[in-house]
Amino acid sequence: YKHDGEGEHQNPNERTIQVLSEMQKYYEMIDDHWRSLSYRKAITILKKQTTKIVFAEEAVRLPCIGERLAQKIEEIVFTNHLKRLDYAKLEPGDALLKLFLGVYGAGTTQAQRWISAGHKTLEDLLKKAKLTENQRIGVEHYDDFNTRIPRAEVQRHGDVVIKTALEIDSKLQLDIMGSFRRGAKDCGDIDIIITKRGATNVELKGILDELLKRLFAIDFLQWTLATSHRDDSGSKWHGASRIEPGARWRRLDFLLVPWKERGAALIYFTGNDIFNRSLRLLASKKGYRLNQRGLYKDVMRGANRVKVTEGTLVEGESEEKIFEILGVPYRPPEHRIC
Ligand code: DCP
Ligand code: MG
Ligand code: MN
Repeated sequence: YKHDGEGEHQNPNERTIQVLSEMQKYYEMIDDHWRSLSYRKAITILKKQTTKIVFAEEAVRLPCIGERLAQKIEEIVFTNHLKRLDYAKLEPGDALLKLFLGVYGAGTTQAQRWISAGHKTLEDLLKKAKLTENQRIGVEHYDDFNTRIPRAEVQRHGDVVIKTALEIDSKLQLDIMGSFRRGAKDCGDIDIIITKRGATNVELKGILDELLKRLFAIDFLQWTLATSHRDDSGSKWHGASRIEPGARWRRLDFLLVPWKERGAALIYFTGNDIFNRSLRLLASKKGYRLNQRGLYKDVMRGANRVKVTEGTLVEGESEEKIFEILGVPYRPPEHRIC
């Protein structure tokens, strides 16, 4: 790793220390003394280091640095940034912005627009704002979509989907992905990958349509938020499901992938998002390109590194092989948390 523009007097962990200090100040501000203190300790330790701490595995071996902080250090090194800090900066001043950002599908622009229009509560949005159908669902199910789903319930949703899918075609392969595959105790949503040995895009599209039809018919699926198909690849569906009448609506995502892309899709859909970003960065440093369809080489790039050609597919089918080609030891899903 290059230490951009650093003189020898500077600590190789300068940037990491800078970002961690911002986080520490934030915790101090909200009177979270315990976290503030652990950040302070970590900063002290980092200041004493003479080499750059890049990976969580290195960081965790240092005194006073636990698993979570170690992962944050890796996140800073790979992304030059800390995701958690974005949320922190919204607190406590922008409570309203935060509230509106919690509406499914609403970004900063939309949230700002509602604020400018003078809306102050979710009820204001329902009564006074002109909402799209999806936004209305997002507001009506605000609590549902912002409540973590216990792991056991994720499993139950998965079981319904898997059972129904296998009734359509017993050769389908389904796995619950995302934070669930990483072993999380609770999840933000339910992510399911669907594939089948040798299946074509057209066949997969047909399977998705049939699956949706059946899952709506048994009153498990409640709403479609977004769906998309690629002629040269798989399909995506985002929506909401409910385990039984009266239960919370939960966010459910399907990803249908051709068998030859399965490995790359497994990596993508396992995440987490920061881990994906660092793996893609690593790939591009080694002259490859990694996306959710595969690992490519000889990608031609023009000015500003704009991609000109897709390049040659090196590997898409096997998760393990992609790690191997990139020269990184296979990381089990539970360790892909950044
Ligand atoms: N993903 C990604 N980049 C994004 C969004 C998603 O790489 N911008 C990948 C990594 C995620 C996976 O897709 O792990 C699933 O996306 P989710 O948003 O469902 O995230 P998680 O399942 O990891 O967490 P949560 O428990 O919040 O759903
Ligand atoms: Mg998820
Ligand atoms: Mn998801």
